[in-house]
Amino acid sequence: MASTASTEHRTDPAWLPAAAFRPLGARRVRVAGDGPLVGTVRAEVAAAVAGHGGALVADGPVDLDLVAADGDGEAFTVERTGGTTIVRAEGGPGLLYGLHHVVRRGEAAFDGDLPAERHAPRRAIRMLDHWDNIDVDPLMGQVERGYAGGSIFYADGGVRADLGRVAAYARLLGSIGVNRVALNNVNVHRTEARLLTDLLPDVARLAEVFRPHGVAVHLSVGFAAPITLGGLPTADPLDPAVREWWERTTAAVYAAIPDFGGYVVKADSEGQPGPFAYGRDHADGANALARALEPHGGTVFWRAFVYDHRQDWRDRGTDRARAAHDHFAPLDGAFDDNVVLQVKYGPMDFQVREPVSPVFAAMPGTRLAAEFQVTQEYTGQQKHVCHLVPQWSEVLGFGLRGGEPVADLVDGVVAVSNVGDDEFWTGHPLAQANLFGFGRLAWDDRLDPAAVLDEWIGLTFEDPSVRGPLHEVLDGSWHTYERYTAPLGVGFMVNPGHHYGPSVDGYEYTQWGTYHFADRDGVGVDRTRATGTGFTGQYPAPWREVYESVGSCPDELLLFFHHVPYDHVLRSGKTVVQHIYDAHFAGVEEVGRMREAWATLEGRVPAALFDRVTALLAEQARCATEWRDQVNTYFLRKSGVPDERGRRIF
Ligand code: BDP
Repeated sequence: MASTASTEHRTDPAWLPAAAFRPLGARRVRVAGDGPLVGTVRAEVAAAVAGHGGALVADGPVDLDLVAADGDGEAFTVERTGGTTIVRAEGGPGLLYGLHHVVRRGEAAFDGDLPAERHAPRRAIRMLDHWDNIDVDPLMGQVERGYAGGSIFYADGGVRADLGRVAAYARLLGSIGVNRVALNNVNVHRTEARLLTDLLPDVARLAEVFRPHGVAVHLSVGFAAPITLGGLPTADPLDPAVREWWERTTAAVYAAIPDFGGYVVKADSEGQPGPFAYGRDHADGANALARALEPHGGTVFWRAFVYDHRQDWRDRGTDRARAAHDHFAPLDGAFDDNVVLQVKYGPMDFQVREPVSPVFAAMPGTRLAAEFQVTQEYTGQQKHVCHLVPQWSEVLGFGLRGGEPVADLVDGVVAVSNVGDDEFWTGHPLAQANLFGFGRLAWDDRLDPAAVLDEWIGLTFEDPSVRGPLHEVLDGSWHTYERYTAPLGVGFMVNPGHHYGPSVDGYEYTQWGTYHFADRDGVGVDRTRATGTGFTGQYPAPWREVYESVGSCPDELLLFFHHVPYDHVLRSGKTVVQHIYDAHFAGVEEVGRMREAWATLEGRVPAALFDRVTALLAEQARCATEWRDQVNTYFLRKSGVPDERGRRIF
């Protein structure tokens, strides 16, 4: 890997090189309005036209007319008539989004006539959560589940002095419509906790960098902060002194950052403190913080990822998949209006394949956000190409309740960011497409993932001939990853702790609730009402019946819902064990084809980027082979059933 040794803190925008603005460069552009962010648009345009013979003009005939109404409206209308492309924004943010819409369209935005077309985000909350720490953990590194180097926010025990990369990141987020960012890990450690109090001036510096791009900052806070930071004897959410502490502390935050977004809270989960310690429920907990934020217009993002992480694998009645619904569905309607319950897309934990969380259908009286992982914790850790935009698109489009897609049941879409101080921003250069695609889908879940990928390719690479091979490498990579890893929705089978690479029984006899129950007769988790954990009963019709029956359960989720014998015949007509063998051989072959497609790009993409991806694809091939061999051998030994095609397994 020739060029990967560099750890310098480069700030060039990842997919917004000057080339992406070139179509603007030679034109006459007028920017009108004076709401928030209009100055940002003016600066972008001035930079784009400088040196290209274009001009930023106040009047006269113009090629591009960018007009903002006062206020903070996010929508815009674009039309082209009489040789002028006109963006009319409903406020400053809309003008920024309208400008980037034109940039994405490139020359096409200046071609022929275009009837007025209105663009508005499908939901108001479009957020990225950073799991960044200030301190460097010897095991986790600086960014929990981060695969792109250190934090772009923190260095040397505090917020970085040079926020150049942060400014470029803020610009990227604005360009894809992300409007909220959380600055620190949901597992709040001692140093990071102080961002809420004595490190607040540094948070204000970060907020200043995000503000011109329409992005509000948030902090993850610990539920026990009144004790750990405030010196109180309790964090009981109903205790008046605790409430007063949250009110006072929050008022100080708003005095420093008037447009602060709010708090993110992980409570009673994986060792984090929470309201259960005081016999209170999660509505009591969330509302205590919500009331402190409410006078300032802030929001609490309260995570539904609450489960007992000390389960006993021998007790088949305990089911981690049930936990979020068991805890939260009974509380529907009890949360204040400025609480958003942040629900992981599946009932377990960001696996490559899970059913959609039934919580989305169960809480019509609660504001919800769907949470995804752009960071690839369980999907190859930015060493593997795994383009996840199709997964998110499938989840958001899933007709969960009365055919209503998940996208229509949530107010927000949130994801864990995948950015660090790595030379290519995301470790794997092609993982930038996940970040870009997340923002675009958060704006409009109905966009076609392949078209979104096409936009990213167009903005990122100069040579249009790279499109075909890049689609070959990326389009199907989520399914490829699924094929060579844990089969048919059973999940995990990863190395404990760091979660990279296979370990077939790594979590089988631990306490984390992530079992596959493979034995000599069969594999899978019985989550039925009839004989299992009853999880299927958390779904509305028709899914409760679809998942309950082995006959109607979709193949890709079979082992999530059922324990079946190895010779069980899938809807595809194959037996379970033969499917496992075939999928694993196919997955590795597909990685081979991805490498061939990538190899054709030598000389057509920057050399350093080519080398980095080439090296990572070699690692992906090695790791996929390891997955194939371990999983196939395991099931061959457990089942004793040979591969019907006679391939060598081990
Ligand atoms: C799990 C991660 C862990 C996070 C947790 C969470 O392994 O590092 O803290 O999710 O979402 O997937 O809180």
